[in-house]
Amino acid sequence: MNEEERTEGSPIGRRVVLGMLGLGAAGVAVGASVQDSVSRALAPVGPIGDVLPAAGGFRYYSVTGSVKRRSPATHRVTVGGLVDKPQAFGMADLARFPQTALERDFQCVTGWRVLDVEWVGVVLADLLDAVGVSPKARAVQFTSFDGVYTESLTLDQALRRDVLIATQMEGKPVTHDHGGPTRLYVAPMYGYKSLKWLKGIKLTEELIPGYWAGLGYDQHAWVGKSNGRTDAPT
Ligand SMILES: Nc1nc2c(c(=O)[nH]1)N[C@H]1C(S)=C(S)[C@@H](COP(=O)(O)O)O[C@H]1N2
Ligand SMILES: [Mo]
Repeated sequence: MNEEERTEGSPIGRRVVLGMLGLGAAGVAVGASVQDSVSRALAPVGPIGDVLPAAGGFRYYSVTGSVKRRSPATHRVTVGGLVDKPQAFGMADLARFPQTALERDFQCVTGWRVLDVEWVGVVLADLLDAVGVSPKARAVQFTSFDGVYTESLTLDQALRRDVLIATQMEGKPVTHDHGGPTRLYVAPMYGYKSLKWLKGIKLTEELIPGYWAGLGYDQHAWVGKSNGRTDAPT
């Protein structure tokens, strides 16, 4: 990877790229504890926030401003749609599944990358196995308790072993700002596929485009091969 990709504050070019994609009007609320008040005053655009350096390399993203916290004690992830046994999984239920750790670079489509982030969680395929996927199902839709953001994967993508319902990040429970208690983590794709504040998983016949796909970004967001980018980690 070259030096520019490693550097946190090299954003102007990226802003121009986003402008060319015609996404300049898509507002993203910046805030929470991760960024300082100066950062907050400058509203970034797109799936995004790349104009600002932020602590730890991650930028806090939410398309809805503040998001109400969910207590791990009462939080449930529901799985429904084209399945045999619709079910709601609490944190204790998720903990009973085999736990998988993945350490990868986290890459936002705007160019920022955080190296070697460790995620732990349940492989989505294992959860889907437990509820029984109907032969009619071809895709999976994910909803967030922010009430707005959605994502989706083809069933083939969703069954990869590097797609997790993450409950831990860097050795600790996923924080609220990073999308806890449960966050989707799609390792081979750009960060916007990794939906925060995961509350619902629905098996569908048709692929329903995700939030950013509806705004012009690639639905199939392979790192280094989509959105006109060639920045796969080396
Ligand atoms: N619910 C929700 N999930 C989201 C987003 C968002 O705005 N809302 N932004 C996405 C984008 S573009 C990125 S790069 C990552 C950023 O994760 P972070 O906020 O933990 O840094 O979250 C993804 N998941
Ligand atoms: Mo992103």
